Amino acid sequence: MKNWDQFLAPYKQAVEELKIKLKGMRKQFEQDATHSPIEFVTGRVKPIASILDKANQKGIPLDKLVTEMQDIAGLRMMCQFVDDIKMVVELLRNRNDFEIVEERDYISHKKVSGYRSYHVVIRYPVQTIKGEKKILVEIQIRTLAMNFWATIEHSLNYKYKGQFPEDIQMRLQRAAEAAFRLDEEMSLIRGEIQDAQAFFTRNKEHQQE
Ligand code: 0O2
Repeated sequence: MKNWDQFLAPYKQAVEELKIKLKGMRKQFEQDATHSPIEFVTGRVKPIASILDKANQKGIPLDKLVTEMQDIAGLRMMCQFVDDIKMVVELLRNRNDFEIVEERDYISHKKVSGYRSYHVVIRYPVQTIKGEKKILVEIQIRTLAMNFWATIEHSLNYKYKGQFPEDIQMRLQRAAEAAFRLDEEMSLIRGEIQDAQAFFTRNKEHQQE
């Protein structure tokens, strides 16, 4: 019987710390009055039931979770445009408060499900009263459209346990294509959108003066 509270404590600490750090990056762009490639950041520690399910599915022994399960701690960074993702990844590569151990590009190589996202796995040092503990954390970087699709597909997956009825499967594929096209269209009018957003931000600042 695992002591889950004790095991998950550094993961919870890492998620809280990284949420502050990654949201801080967004704040710095705002202060610079330049377009922020980060729209919003979320984080979670995987629920125990999901850890057990995944360990079971992948044949990971519970005493190997620290090294074998990369997404017990997970952060998500949402971007407006596909090109922002590259910028965010570069910002992560340039940081020196963690080390990148793996990158998975499901944007250039989308999954069969239609899933698109860029995953960066980091080794993050957590300071505890018993010394430093390094844990793996998965950061998923995606556009708002990719996130919309993944969130819906994830809930449906929960309902159908991966065995989608044919019509739902087909609709999900079409929705994935639509999300891809939406990202493409938005990229084409990126300049216009950013001008409008800069105008809106300036006006808001005037109203606050
Ligand atoms: P959660 O916490 O419920 O989101 P695998 O789990 O085998 O697909 P692996 O090796 O763990 O893959 O790494 P991967 O694929 O880089 O990361 C897994 C996580 O990516 C998943 O976590 C999802 O968050 C996301 N993901 C990957 N494929 C899909 C997909 O087809 N649809 C959706 N909606 N999300 C996906 P979990 O384990 O599902 O946990």
